[in-house]
Amino acid sequence: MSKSEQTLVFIPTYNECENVALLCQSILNLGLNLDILFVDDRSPDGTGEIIDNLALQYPQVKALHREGKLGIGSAHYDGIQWAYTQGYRSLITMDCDFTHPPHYIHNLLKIATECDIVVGSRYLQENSLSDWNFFRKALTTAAHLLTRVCLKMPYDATGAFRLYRLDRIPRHAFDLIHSRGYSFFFESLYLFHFNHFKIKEIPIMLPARTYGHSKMDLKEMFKSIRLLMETYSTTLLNQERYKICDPMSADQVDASQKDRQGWDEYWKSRKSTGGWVYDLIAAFYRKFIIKRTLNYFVHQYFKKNAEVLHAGCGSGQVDTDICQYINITGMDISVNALNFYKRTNQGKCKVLHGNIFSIPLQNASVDGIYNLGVMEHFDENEIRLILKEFHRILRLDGKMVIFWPPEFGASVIFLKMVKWILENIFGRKNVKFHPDEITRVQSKRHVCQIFEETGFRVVQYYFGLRDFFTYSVIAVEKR
Ligand SMILES: Nc1nc2c(ncn2[C@@H]2O[C@H](COP(=O)(O)OP(=O)(O)O)[C@@H](O)[C@H]2O)c(=O)[nH]1
Ligand SMILES: [Mg+2]
Repeated sequence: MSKSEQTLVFIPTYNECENVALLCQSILNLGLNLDILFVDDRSPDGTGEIIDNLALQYPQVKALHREGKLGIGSAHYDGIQWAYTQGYRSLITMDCDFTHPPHYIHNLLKIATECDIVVGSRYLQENSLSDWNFFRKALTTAAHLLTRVCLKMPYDATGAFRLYRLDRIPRHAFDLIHSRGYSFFFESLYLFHFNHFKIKEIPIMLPARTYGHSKMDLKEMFKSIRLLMETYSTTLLNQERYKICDPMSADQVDASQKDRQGWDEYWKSRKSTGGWVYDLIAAFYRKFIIKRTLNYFVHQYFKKNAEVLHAGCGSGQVDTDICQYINITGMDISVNALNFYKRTNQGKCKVLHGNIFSIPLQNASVDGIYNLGVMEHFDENEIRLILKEFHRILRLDGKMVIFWPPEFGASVIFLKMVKWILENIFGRKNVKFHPDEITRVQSKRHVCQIFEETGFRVVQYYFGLRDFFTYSVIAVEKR
């Protein structure tokens, strides 16, 4: 049977020396032609050697070793990546402690023909947890309740006994999961639920562990609660983060372009530089304040269906309204930003990987250009070069709207304050929310002069209440 028709069973192990050989044997005894992958994190109790011996004994068994205890979610992530690389059609994931009885694998496989993900559920049947102590029952029930209420998922979202149809789930989807601990389970299920994958459940009875002890501890519990809060707030304000969309293909990426300012790091889908609270505030700001201001200026200066370049597009969260009005091409130097942009705008805008100093577009080929928070990251000489490049690709009488923060803009002052508080009160070192801002607007005269010198006529300079004094908005026309 070729790998593309086969199922892999993945089992993470940490100190499971009493269980691992028995479990391996009982899975092989099912006679289902399954391969088994163990991922061990250097268990001090010698589990690693046992799985190596199993791998020598049975060709269907593989053993991977990692350098230390990196977390259960991280082990699942690595197991999933390995399964994709090997080309398996389906992946079953389960714990090593017999709390996921192997005989349920029959049911998982049966239901998998009808859906993308099968989840073993402890809540479809009375007394599924009858062997468990009060504390574990309470913990599991609370977690279930929280994921139901906050993430609005009906499933048993915190268990690891699952089947994924890898042939129906794109590999890159798993890169959108931030958690590497126990919260991996509800976060991954939320991701698939949110993206309308077909999820089915089978009832399971969960016996208690007989050997060894659980690795779920208070620290892991608090981490999970934090990630639940993070996921919940992201679902309210920054859902784009969880939208699955094909990433930029190799022929869309210009490999010769180097991102020297660190934007790829800033737009990474896992863990941003400023943390999730910064991401949330930034998303709130973009969506509710900046987007509305941009909508206003775009309608004022660009005609319906105009071809417009968003030069330095970032996540594109501000483009979600105007993409109905103008034809946008989002350009960025960061491939991560463009992937985020694609997720946000789901095919409604074109994307272009390029450098703002040599834009891969022909002379006089666009009706308009705009950007927000881009110019301040360059020095004045570079800004002149950028404006000349904009001048080149813009049609005669084409318009441009530039959002450029002034030295005393609201967001500049706010971030300076937060940085001061984090560094001086919380003792954090070198807090940095985004790549450096080198050239902020000093005065209206200061920027108007730069535009006039590079071949533009300033039509409007705005700094005001519309965006709560965040940006100087400069609208210009090609002379
Ligand atoms: N590789 C690896 N496996 C882990 C880690 N933490 C837990 N496991 C394994 O994940 C499975 C579930 O862990 P367990 O302690 O039973 O968690 P519980 O079921 O929530 O009590 C078991 O097979 C553990 O050996 C880890 O950090 N790395
Ligand atoms: Mg367990």
